[in-house]
Amino acid sequence: MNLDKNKLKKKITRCGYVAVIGRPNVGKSTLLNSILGEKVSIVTPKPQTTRNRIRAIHNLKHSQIIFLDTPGIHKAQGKLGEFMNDEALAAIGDADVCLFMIDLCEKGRREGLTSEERRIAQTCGESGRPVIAVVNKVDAVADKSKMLPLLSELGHLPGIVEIIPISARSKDGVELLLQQLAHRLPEAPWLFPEDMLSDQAERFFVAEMVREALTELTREEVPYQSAVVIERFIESEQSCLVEATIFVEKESQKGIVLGKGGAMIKAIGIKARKSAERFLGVSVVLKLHVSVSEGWSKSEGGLRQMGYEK
Ligand SMILES: Nc1nc2c(ncn2[C@@H]2O[C@H](COP(=O)(O)OP(=O)(O)OP(=O)(O)O)[C@@H](O)[C@H]2O)c(=O)[nH]1
Ligand SMILES: [Mg+2]
Repeated sequence: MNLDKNKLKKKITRCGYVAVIGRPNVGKSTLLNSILGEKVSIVTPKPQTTRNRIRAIHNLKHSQIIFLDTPGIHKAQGKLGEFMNDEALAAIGDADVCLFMIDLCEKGRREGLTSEERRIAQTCGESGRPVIAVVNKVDAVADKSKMLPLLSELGHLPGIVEIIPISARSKDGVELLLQQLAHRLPEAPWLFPEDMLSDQAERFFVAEMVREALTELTREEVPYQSAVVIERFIESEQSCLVEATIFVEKESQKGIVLGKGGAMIKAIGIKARKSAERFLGVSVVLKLHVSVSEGWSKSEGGLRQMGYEK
């Protein structure tokens, strides 16, 4: 019998979860979008954009990396803030590898890590997972010597197995990061089919796109006290009809979201529809309503109403 040994040799595949952890606004969601080449996680210049764990799947030749994007860990105010921090911490528990992200542009960077960052690094380290420290936004800093105290401090922290400077925006260092992540995943068969981007439903992403547009176009407390609930989602081959309600906490906020003569809600709708069309690849009809749910972000019941459930 003529056996081809190479053909019989089983291909080793790797598969596992990577929790992307850090303070708000450091660029966690930007990194995932940049790796996947698709907008799977909304991004705004404002902190606390991401509110729950978002699963995004990226395949290399032999490895499947399931990323968990998480809310930035912050000093929580109210039930929503607590929920967000819990989501981030739970992701560490679910992960095989922890990606701890820091923003190089953070104020006082010459002194190294901030106390909040140190606490997050400690939590990641104590989880027992290998921690890859990622210093993001290197594109925005001309004087790279700013990084030195930070790199030296990171190098002495327990659990950190690698430090990689990157730019999520320009993709500098991202390839190296992917190789390092893949190499630390357990040997296992792939959990998801090759062409799958996420196991979350399309309607979730569309709700997020409405929230992204709203966060970008409104100010002060409005983005933080708004939530989007999809009421209807009807898909056909060429189009998608979506009806959604934006919930705010007060009548005055409803007025802001509607805008003068409905101008604001119209602008939010146009922006969100364009994002949804890019994502779904079909034309989208988006109908938006605004409703008040008094103090929803401060109660368990309010969070459940908006779909923020563990
Ligand atoms: N210059 C520069 N800006 C970046 C980079 N990555 C992200 N940003 C910007 O940083 C801001 C925050 O990005 P996000 O991806 O929303 O940050 P996040 O960590 O997911 O934030 P939260 O969801 O609030 O925790 C946005 O304005 C991004 O465009 C980068 O590599 N370089
Ligand atoms: Mg985010």
